[in-house]
Amino acid sequence: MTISFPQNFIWGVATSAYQVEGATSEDGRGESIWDRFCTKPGAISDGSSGAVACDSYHRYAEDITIAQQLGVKAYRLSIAWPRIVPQRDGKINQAGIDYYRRLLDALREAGIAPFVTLYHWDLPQYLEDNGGWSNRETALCYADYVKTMAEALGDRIAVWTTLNEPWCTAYLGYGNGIHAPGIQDYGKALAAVHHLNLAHGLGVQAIRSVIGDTARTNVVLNLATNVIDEDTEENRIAKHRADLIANEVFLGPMFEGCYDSEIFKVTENDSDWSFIADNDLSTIHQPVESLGINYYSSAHVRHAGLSSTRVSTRNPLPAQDIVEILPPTGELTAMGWNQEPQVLTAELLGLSRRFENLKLVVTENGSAWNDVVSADPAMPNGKIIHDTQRVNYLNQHIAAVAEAMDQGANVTGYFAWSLLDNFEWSLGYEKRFGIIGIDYATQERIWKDSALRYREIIAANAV
Ligand code: IFM
Repeated sequence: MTISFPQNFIWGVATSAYQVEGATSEDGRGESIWDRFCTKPGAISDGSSGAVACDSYHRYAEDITIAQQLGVKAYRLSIAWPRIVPQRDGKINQAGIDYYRRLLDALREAGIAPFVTLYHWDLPQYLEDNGGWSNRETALCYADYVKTMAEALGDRIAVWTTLNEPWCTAYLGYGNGIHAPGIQDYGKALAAVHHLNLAHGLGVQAIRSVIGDTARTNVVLNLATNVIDEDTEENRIAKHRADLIANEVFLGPMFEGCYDSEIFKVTENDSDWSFIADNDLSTIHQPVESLGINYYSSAHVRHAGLSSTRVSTRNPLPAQDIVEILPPTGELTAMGWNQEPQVLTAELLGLSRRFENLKLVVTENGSAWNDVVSADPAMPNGKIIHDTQRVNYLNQHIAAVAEAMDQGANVTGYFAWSLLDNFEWSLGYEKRFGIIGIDYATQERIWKDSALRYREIIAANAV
């Protein structure tokens, strides 16, 4: 069966600065928390860092050519804050701005719309030295940085994303510490949640103050898609708790202007939330054009029993101790994640019903597999990667988006994660999400079957 998409549906690919750029000490870039974190023994499973990554800082023209060959209408990238405001003195680094001008100009020439994320986890280290996201001051510095970007690049950016996955920044960065800056302090994680929310609101205000009310803004969330298999009262309580801590802490303030009071109650052992100042919630609750959704897999949860301690990578707060995440089933990706496209359909439908006039964009979706390079004289560099599993994942998830739209979900675009294999944070280069492969020894870009399939889907505007 073939399902068509609307003519104006946005097909895109996504990357982020620290994961692809490299050149971490070039042209006046300052240190980020990930540069520092990568030097910590054991922090990154293969001992690597983003110092070179895909070298896209130098090879962006080649990457844009590939994006053009894929036929995408949009490219989602992020700006490295430490390239723009490298030092504590707050001076703007013109070379950093110039780099992004060149990149955005190249996209414009290629006819590709830039969807630009202003914060995809690479906080300047000097801000972390002052408490990072656990300090309110960071949200204020973020607003200054965003205003600078709007003034410098306002005419070149199609859609502005304030934050990528604040869940990861707060809970993995400050809760269980598996991401930079590697802090394990639940109170700080909750303070980070609030200051990220505040940064989002201040960021939207800063963009609108420069560009006007027509500025196209959004935020990208990786909402937990918790599923219960047995519909019991206890399991519903567990799912509700997991949803509160992972999702409602962001959706409530950003889209409804309030925190559910139950959040304060279930986290009272870790924080009194006294970091919320008067008027913060009205600052956070700003009009945005869309909500970006990153979806990879679901989590099957059940009630763990009150005496258990079930704090895990995906449930990093003690307040989630009644939630047990069940082992994933079915064919798992190289990340150990399940594949449940129908949960993406349900997520999109649920959000569209809850936020009636809000557009949704699938800003990341993809899968990691253990790829093998084969010879193919017909391909540009004589090589190809036959990644059947990634092709299947792509087909099924795009079909799931179509299904959600068919049932009424207001979805306006889909971005494959990722254009390129890249630095997968604490898992280094071992996990490959690209639809284009990277040979890190030579920096060769190698096409995969998934890229060829994505090109077909885009050309047909159908799956
Ligand atoms: O690589 C990450 C990306 O930076 C944020 N979303 C999830 C991806 C895969 O783990």
